[in-house]
Amino acid sequence: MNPSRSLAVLLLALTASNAAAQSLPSDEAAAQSKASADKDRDRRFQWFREARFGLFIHWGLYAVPAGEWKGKPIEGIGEWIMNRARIPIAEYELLAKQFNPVKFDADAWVQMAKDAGMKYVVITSKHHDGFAMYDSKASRYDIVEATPFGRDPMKELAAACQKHGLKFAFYYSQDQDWHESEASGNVWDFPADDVKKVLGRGYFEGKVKAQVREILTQYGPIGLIWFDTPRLITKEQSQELVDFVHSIQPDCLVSGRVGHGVGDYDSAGDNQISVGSTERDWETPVTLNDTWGFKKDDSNWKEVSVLLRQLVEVAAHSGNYLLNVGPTAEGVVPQPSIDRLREVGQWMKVNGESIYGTKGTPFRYDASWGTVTQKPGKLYLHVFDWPKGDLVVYGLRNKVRKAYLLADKKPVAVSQTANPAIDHTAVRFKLPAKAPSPHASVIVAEIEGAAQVDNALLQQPSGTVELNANQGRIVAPSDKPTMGFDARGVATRWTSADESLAWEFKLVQPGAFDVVVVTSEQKYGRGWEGGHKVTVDVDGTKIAGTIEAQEKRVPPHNPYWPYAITKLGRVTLDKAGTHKVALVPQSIESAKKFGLTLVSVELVPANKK
Ligand code: H79
Repeated sequence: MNPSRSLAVLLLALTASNAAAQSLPSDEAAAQSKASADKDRDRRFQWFREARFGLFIHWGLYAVPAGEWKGKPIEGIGEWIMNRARIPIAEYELLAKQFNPVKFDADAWVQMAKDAGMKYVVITSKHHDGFAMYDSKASRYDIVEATPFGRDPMKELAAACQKHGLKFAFYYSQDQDWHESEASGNVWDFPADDVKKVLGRGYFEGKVKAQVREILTQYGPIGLIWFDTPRLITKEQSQELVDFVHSIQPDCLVSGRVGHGVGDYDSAGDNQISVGSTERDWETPVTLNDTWGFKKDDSNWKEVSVLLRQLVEVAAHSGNYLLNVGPTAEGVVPQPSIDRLREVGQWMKVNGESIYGTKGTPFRYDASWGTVTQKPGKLYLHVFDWPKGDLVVYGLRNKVRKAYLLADKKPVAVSQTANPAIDHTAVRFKLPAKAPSPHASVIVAEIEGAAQVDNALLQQPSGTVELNANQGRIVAPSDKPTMGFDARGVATRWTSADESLAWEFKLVQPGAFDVVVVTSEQKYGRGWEGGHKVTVDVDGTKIAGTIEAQEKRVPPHNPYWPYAITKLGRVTLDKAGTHKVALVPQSIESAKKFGLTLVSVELVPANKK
């Protein structure tokens, strides 16, 4: 904008009514201000996008009972023990007297994160129990004043992160605070949340803002603040908190869980590997076992293969993976956590280039063999299931200049073919017999120009056609359908038989296919509905049946959401090219409100076991 014009705009804006002023900025000015906002966002997010992998630490008084109260194991996540066991504040407070983590070693924790390949550390400054794990003047309920330990571990962690070159960041529970009458969550000492209705001003000003100021002023630059569980907070309060954080540290990122969509970046659900957006920065928090805060009897540790698969899949959708440890009340990270992080680190040492600073896959879907990350001129093919013969990739339009294994730089021979009749391309990579990694092996494909891919949904090289729910077109009587998709891409609120999903896909290898409907149980297998009568329509051939759980499958990347599988029947598709599939319900069972939780419709080659 030239100076005289901007002056005119300013004068007009000052004199005109609001409505008139709003219509004033020219398209050009709007584009300019958007470009400069984008640039500033790119600058603030540079470290976050480069990092891709961080350490979450849940550490607090709950590590003392460690999942057991008055001799009884308490179900659920460890840091929720006060809530789950309905422990009165006065009793829970006494735990502070027992909290003396003499083995705490900030340098060792940060070294562990660094060796795992992590680039930032997020630790609980205050969890839902309301106890400040740092030196707080705004509350006396804090580690320095209330425990025999008497030290501020956050000072030591901030210094260790500084020393090792990791970003330091805080979790802060802004809404639930079971120690405060004006906050949400404590319904055993105080009235229920639906009676309280609002987050009290006294709490919001006197504790939340006062403590957020402390954590943003006492520990140097803070990479991000991880707010959580917005419940009573209003949109105005969420915005006020975001602005407050930025007024103190303008570059500090604010997690989406501050509430009402006003945070700087999005957060997937706990332990949820989302199919992600490549539009907005996002992050997913994951537990190494089933708990966040230490629980002595939780030994359900995830395998390294699962962790790496999750890390890769999150990066392949342009997100960050925040992996949690829950240290003991002595200040020790459980050995099984240390062991897993070490192994992840060994993989990252070899394959980090395919994670740090990468962008998500250019493809519309993940392949049956794995998934893809990219940097300018390079595709990183992450192979989870090492093929017996060649690795075949469908739908890449670029010329592949050369390819090699990331692990040892050994060249991989490439051949490319095209089938103009169906506008199809395939790339073949001649792989060695043995996978470089038992977890995920990375092939680097150097390509000419920006990645170009076929936008059609494609049959997989394995022969399977996977039509994911969120890639379907909703066909509904209203332009505001009831059904939608959750962060995993799974259909939710599909309770109306008037709504259906339709896909088009490209078939490469004709043949006979089993029609399989994959649905998802609720988290931790907490419920599922079947009995829906549906028809799968394939090019006009109708296969009808009832959705039931004939078989179960635990998806490796989202182990908390098991799948239930129904084989409906068989179809033959004898021509390559475009085909149409629709899933049309005749009736949907929804007494439990779950309805038809569709993951995908699959066409599986009939001869394949
Ligand atoms: O900090 C970790 C959790 O404590 C926090 N978010 C992560 C990062 C969190 N707060 N709320 N929730 C997660 C969801 C709560 C789920 C619950 Fe339950 C279901 C609460 C009661 C039933 C799980 C099972 C917790 C207690 C029992």
